[in-house]
Amino acid sequence: MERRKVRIIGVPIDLGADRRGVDMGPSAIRYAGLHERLKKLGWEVEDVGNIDVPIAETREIKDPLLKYLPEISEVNEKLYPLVAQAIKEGVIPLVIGGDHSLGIGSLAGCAASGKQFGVIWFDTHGDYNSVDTTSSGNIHGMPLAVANGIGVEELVRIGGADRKIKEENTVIIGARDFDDEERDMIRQSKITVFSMSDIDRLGMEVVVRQGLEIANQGTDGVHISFDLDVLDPSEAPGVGTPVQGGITYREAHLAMEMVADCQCLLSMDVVEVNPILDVQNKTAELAVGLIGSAFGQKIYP
Ligand code: 5AB
Ligand code: MN
Ligand code: MN
Ligand code: MN
Repeated sequence: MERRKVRIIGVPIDLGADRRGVDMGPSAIRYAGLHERLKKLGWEVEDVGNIDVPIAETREIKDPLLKYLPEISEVNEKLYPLVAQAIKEGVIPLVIGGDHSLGIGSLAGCAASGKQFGVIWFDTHGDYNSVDTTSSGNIHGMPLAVANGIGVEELVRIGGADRKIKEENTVIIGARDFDDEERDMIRQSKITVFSMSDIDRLGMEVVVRQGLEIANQGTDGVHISFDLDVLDPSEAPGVGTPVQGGITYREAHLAMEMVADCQCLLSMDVVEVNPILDVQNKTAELAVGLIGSAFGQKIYP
């Protein structure tokens, strides 16, 4: 049997978020044993290193409502062809961040691969702001909107003018902190949201089963975008925007185990690991564990 291949793409970007340090995420995740974990699971692992990302101190914020827009566009212009190429080759791109602004390039890459894909966005936040609704000006709060064609031209056009995602195949899991206008925008869309309250009531198993059904409906597979802040801060202290009441360690693993079981993973992002805010690399190790589960690791032999 042919061994399946995963291609690691590091995106050390912190320009989309206020809290510095998330640029060291790729390094911390590799250091936590990413390669070894994947190889042990039988994957052929290729690491293309990190994309070049400008250093914040060498640049100026030109628009406070779209901080580092030219730089973030430039990074995502470099990222999307790498993601598209991997998928075309039948290789799973694993994009490690870095802040969630890299989701713009990832989703553009999925779209440019020519595959039909669903999206599951594990996140506390909706990441559905635009220049018209953002209160922070931070582009890591915008990638899902951009992928749905909402936002400034410079971001929306990356990887082609069309919308990159199908709303009907897009699911957010773990939501508990939407901005007011952002919530209205998401409600107006056909995106399915499973909030923390839904997870409490239905259980993670049902939520992920339904989420995967929605994301797989009429598609070739699923892109998973995993923002570590979806976990409770007690499990994942090393994130820039922690919010109480997140998913547990086991809920997160269960979700990733179900992703592995569905054999539908086309591409994955793991974002927002911030080593400066972390405690002895706990959040990076958690990220590696969760990637392990998504790539087939079971807690029983
Ligand atoms: B993350 C907030 N909605 O737009 C904003 O971590 C937070 O990628 C965004 O999910 C959080 O600044 C972005 C307040
Ligand atoms: Mn996010
Ligand atoms: Mn988030
Ligand atoms: Mn964050």
